[in-house]
Amino acid sequence: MGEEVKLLGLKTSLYSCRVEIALKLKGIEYEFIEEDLSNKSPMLLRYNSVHKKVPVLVHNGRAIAESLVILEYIDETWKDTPILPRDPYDRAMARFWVNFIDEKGIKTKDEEVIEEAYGDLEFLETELNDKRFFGGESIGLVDIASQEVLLKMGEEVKLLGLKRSSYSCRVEIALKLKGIGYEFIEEDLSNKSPMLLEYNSVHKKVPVLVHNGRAIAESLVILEYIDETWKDTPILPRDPYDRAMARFWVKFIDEKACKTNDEEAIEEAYGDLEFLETALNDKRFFGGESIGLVDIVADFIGFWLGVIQEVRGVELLKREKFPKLCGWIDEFLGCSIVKESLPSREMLLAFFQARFQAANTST
Ligand SMILES: N[C@@H](CCC(=O)N[C@@H](CS)C(=O)NCC(=O)O)C(=O)O
Repeated sequence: MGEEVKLLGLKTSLYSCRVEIALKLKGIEYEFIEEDLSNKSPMLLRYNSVHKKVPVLVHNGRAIAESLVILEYIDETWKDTPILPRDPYDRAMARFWVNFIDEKGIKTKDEEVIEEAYGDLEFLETELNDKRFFGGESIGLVDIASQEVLLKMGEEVKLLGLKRSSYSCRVEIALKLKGIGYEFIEEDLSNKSPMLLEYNSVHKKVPVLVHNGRAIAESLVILEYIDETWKDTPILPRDPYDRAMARFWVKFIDEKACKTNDEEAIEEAYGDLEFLETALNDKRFFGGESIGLVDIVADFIGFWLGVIQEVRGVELLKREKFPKLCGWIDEFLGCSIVKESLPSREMLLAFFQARFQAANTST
């Protein structure tokens, strides 16, 4: 009656899941609005202008952000089936463990803190004692906050990569788009790790994705694996013909456009970019309204090419000549997931400058 509850969330997000569990426990009806993190809705940007993150609960037009804040709000607003105990001391204890899990447990994906995480899990083991749930006989706030620790323990995603590599970056964009937590392991190509040599013994190249101990190499193979494993926020269209078209352009970009860093192929690359200009047509992204497989694979054109042009002092991608591609680059670089995944421009500039100088002095 006069109650309007909306949840801006992401099905793959553990934070968003916390709120869903609490609303369901309380029997509150709500409308779930799936966000596309590559193209955040004006509603999300307005309602959580500070963090621009999901989840955001909108109750009768008023927005609340941050999952733990939302959980407390839900418990105070709908008092049936409480998730926090009554007693102030017990409430304080529950909040203590919730903060502990939020600050610590979540870091189980980070290699350096895996040892530390082990100790943290031991604390949780002790706190559980002989109770059925952290909350006692029924699920409480601590249990709701902990589901992510348990889920993460079941899912181990590692990426052997290289920050300056556009191939490796493709995989990071896809994982971030899907909201998958992963551990990034930077490889030193002058001294490849035994893990890389074992996991990609055929090519000995990054990126390699290691999912629950099984390794997958080759960026395009990895991207398809990610899309088939984590189905939310698809990066390939559903329709077989549209999928074929996307794969056609992916292959084209992988074989042709990435060669624009090769001096001799620069003329040829010009013609290839013209094909892409036509393929974009009037779409915002190659994938349509949101980023898809073709856009991800074209990250080289979106970011690396600009840096290489600057180092070489050539301008291949002139706005007058390629207005659509240049517009696409603006959209691509404006996307927050892409921004978070790209290496620093200064680092890339320094790398290509050094490479360019070394090539010039040796000739
Ligand atoms: N076709 C591969 C290309 C990957 C690739 O070329 N990776 C480079 C880094 S940008 C690499 O690991 N090079 C190591 C080497 O060549 O020894 C893919 O799509 O993953």
